[in-house]
Amino acid sequence: MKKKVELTPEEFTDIELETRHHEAVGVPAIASAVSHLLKEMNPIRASKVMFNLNQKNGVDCPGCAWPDPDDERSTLGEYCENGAKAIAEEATTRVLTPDFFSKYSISELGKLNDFQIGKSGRIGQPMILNPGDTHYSPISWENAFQLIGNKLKSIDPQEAIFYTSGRASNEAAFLYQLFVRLYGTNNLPDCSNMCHESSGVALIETTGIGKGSVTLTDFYESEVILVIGQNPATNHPRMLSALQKAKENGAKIISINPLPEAGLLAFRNPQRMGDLVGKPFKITDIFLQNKINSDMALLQCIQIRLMEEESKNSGKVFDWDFIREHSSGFDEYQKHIQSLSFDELFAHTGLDPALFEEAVELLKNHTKIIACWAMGLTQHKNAVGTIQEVTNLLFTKGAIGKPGAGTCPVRGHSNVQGDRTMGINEKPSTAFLDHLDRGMNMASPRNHGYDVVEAIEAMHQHKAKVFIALGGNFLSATPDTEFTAEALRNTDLTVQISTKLNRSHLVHGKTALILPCLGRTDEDSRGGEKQFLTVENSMGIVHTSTGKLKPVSKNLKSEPEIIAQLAMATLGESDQFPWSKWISHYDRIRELIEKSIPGFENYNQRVRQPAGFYLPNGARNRNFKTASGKTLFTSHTFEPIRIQPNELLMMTIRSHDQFNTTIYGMHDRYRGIYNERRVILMNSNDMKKLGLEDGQSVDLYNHHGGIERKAPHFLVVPYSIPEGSCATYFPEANVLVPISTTADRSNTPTSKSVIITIQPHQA
Ligand SMILES: Nc1nc2c(c(=O)[nH]1)N[C@H]1C(S)=C(S)[C@@H](COP(=O)(O)OP(=O)(O)OC[C@H]3O[C@@H](n4cnc5c(=O)[nH]c(N)nc54)[C@H](O)[C@@H]3O)O[C@H]1N2
Ligand SMILES: Nc1nc2c(c(=O)[nH]1)N[C@H]1C(S)=C(S)[C@@H](COP(=O)(O)OP(=O)(O)OC[C@H]3O[C@@H](n4cnc5c(=O)[nH]c(N)nc54)[C@H](O)[C@@H]3O)O[C@H]1N2
Ligand SMILES: [Mo]
Repeated sequence: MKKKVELTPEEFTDIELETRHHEAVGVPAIASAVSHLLKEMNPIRASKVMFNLNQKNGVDCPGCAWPDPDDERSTLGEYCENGAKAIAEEATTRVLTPDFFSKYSISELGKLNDFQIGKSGRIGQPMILNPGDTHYSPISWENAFQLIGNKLKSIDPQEAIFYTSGRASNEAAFLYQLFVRLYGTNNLPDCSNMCHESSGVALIETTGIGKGSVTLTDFYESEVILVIGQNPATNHPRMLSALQKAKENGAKIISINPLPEAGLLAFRNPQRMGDLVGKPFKITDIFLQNKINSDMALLQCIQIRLMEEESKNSGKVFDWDFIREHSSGFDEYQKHIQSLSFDELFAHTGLDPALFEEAVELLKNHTKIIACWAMGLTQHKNAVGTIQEVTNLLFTKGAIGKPGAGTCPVRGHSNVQGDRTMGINEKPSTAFLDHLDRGMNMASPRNHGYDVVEAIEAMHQHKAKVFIALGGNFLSATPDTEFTAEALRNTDLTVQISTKLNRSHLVHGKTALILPCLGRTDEDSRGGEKQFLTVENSMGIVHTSTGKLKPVSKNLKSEPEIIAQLAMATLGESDQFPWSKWISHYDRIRELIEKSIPGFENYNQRVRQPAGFYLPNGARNRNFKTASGKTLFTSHTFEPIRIQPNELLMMTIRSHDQFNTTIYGMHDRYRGIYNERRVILMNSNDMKKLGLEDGQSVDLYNHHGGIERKAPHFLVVPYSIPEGSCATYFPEANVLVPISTTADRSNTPTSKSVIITIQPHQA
């Protein structure tokens, strides 16, 4: 049978296992970073990027969105192993020339695994795949823009989809949404739809802002920090330094996770010599190893217990001043919680009652509480409700809008939050569009556009004909890989604005284009003047990022320029919309942002301050921008996912050596798994029950909606994970995530609760 290029090859890569780690970072992390950098570039270029990373006036790390400390930054950049890997991946000096594309056909490229595809290098010039072609061939920028402009002009704007990944700068994102809305659609799906959309939906309703409320300083003042469904040692390593400092100031940390993630347990700070030897620093005080998707039940159990304690010690547990002055809906919520059965709910969590009580005790006795969470909460059917149980907990404790307390959804991509602020949103608020229309003197389309899942369905049904991606890897990041591949193949034209090759370049519309762009680390000059771009981190600080490296090819364009050229080819230029003037200096784009988006007053001036500036955040000051001006308590009913005896609930997670679909390496060091990604982590009792052996090769299935989805050839690895739960890596397992199971209200694919069955591998 012909191999499908949309699927990762099923060959094994020679697994090696060791016991899982009980601590993160330390010397092995430094060694790993250096080795990744030196594989991609010479030592001079490597040290240039490392000394610039997350420095004031340096380059913002293209990895995660964790903020940099306002003051003391280490001279070696804000060091982080995975930041170094992200930089190595982008700043590589390997470059793909037309020879590469004439040598490898699409189907040959499909045989490479994602690690090999990524390692091939940076794309060096625009490429086209004409209908029926087997190989990409070069095309001039001019012809590429003309082809896209002509196609867009020939269709209804609702038939075009404009995806964004979360690395685009504020300037690129603003121009992109401006172009798309002037063209006539809100079809602006983005990676957020698969990521923190559930957080945004939950928070805007209960706190009046779709972002978190805390700053880094709050961490240092807090008494209790909850880390729920998040793996910081791998995905936000610099967060560990903040947790360390918080603990040194007396905070206690409760981690809630089906896996005993190494960095949650203990940490050796690479910036402190003393930490590298001797005992590692203990991070977690109470580790609650709950079953997948039991968090709502767990949070409700906590509230039942706190309510009991409050009725015994009136005024000692809850913050009645906050509840009275700053919240609404408490009475109804209280009645709801009192109607629930503790025992029934607790049984779903799989937790040890004594440990649970210790957590309750901590929460009972403290009020400066921060709740952090990431994909372990957002990618479930009940994600929005679960996150609102988090806010319920904070509200009863008055733990928001005061020092040391609040919400902290930890963002993924380095500028995913900024992209949203700039209007990358398929369902923009009326207020946003009103401001934009006033600022730009235009009339935005008002009907909602497609989110990621709706975009896939629209392409599948031939309702959408053009797919344009500003970064990302749509095919591999989205659910139901084979369905999504069919959807993309149904289109007339796919356009990928990319730095590096990925599987989305191999699964395409009738015609496909690759437009290679500058990355974060690349130097960008306009009219002889060096430019910087701006980004917003997870805590709402807007700051600059300046690329300093010589681009690997002269044939790359910056994202703002590519977008402006697309706009000119589609809409033309006028005095009102002078695209070429706007990209002559990025200050011009920031002037447009200042005119159109509240919070960006004196943008060009304020962003030049060394650490940037904070955007307004009502929740931070108890100025809740909800309809009532108060926070909102909400009531939810926990509906457990019912699984049959032969089924397991699977989460798809990240290894230590990847950034989403970009595979930096084949290891998952902290979990003790080396040189293999096709693994399924299982509880040994489940293995016994299903008659499976350590190291056995198996096939994984999902049958949602009566459709068989199969991920062949995975190795069984016994692991510390609750019974009934199991884990695989994203994107290898995305083929199993049904497109038709999404989170209520946020429509986020349920990548952390996939029902699967397992069979011994059949060749
Ligand atoms: N190096 C690196 N950094 C990254 C990324 C990367 O891929 N690599 N990706 C970036 C992006 S876009 C994002 S969104 C973030 C992702 O950051 P994370 O959300 O930390 O990433 P995941 O690997 O998806 O891990 C989710 C964690 O949730 C746990 N979990 C899964 N299901 C449940 C559940 O039902 N309940 C609870 N309590 N926990 C659960 C898993 O065991 C795991 O520890 O990281 C960002 N930073
Ligand atoms: N099963 C499962 N699926 C998931 C998840 C999960 O946990 N489980 N997580 C989801 C989450 S949280 C997210 S955020 C999405 C991520 O979805 P995406 O953001 O679409 O995917 P990435 O893998 O981050 O995109 C990587 C590609 O972006 C391009 N790129 C990198 N840097 C730049 C740049 O500066 N400019 C441009 N133009 N292109 C660039 C490169 O070509 C690279 O191959 O995946 C989601 N999918
Ligand atoms: Mo994400």
